[in-house]
Amino acid sequence: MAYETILVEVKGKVGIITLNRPQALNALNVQLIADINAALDGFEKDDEIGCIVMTGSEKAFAAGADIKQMQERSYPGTYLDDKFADWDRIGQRRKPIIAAVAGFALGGGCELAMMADFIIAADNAKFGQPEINLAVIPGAGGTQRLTHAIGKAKAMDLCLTGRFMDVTEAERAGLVARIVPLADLMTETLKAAEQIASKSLPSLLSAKESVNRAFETTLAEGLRFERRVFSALFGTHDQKEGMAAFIEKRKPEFKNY
Ligand code: CO8
Repeated sequence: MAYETILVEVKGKVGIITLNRPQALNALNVQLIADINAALDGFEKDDEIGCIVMTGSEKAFAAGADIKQMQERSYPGTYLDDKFADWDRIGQRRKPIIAAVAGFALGGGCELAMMADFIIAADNAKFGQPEINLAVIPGAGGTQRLTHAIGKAKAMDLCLTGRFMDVTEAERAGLVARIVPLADLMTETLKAAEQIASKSLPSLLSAKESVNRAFETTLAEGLRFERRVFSALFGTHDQKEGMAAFIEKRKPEFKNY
């Protein structure tokens, strides 16, 4: 399927989505969010895909939601047409998603990267929530996910001043999982994605769901959830295979059930 605003490819068991509006630094318009969701729908249904990578260009992962498209929005139109729901669907995916970020990840771009499960960033990456400069605030989870990721002090600093954070600061703050040289961004990200995709899918989905619980519930409920999921995985073929392979000193052959 051909998309207007993204490129989609599959490498082994990894699905790759490349944002492709270079003339607008990958500004996220309605079509781009729809295209990402359509591509994610396909990857989620495809049993051969074990991990998804979202990336942009060397200059910009995405410089935010498309300001030109948003400029004429009204209230209550913005509230009623609920474009937020389309963004939410990206953050609700079950398979692991890595954001490979180079250049600007600003506003909705930073929010999109935070919807992935973790961020691998090139050494030229810059993160920020500059919506305050436009007299609005982050609208796709920035005030929430950023605060969870880096804490109140830095989230306030970024959301109130609109300043950008370089990659060293972003990693130190906990927003970024790994920093790599720009030239190695895709190689290193694909290495991580292939490593993830080689695991048993039920355990991957369970791990993702369980870690995400930590953001949604109390410690006691999260621990109860983890225990239930941990116990359930002993009902899979792949648990028997994984443990047998360890004991027999061979590579496991997972079947995703
Ligand atoms: N929207 C639309 N066009 C953009 C955007 C954007 N966010 N960012 C850049 N562009 C365009 C520019 O207009 C320019 O186009 P043109 O050549 O036609 O004028 C082109 O991309 C190149 O940009 P610059 O010339 O500005 O490039 P620079 O290298 O000089 O600067 C910056 C790069 C610093 C990234 C600068 O472009 C910038 O500040 N961009 C805007 C960043 C920003 O404010 N982002 C937040 C947007 S608001 C938001 O994301 C809210 C999310 C809420 C989502 C909820 C939806 C339901």
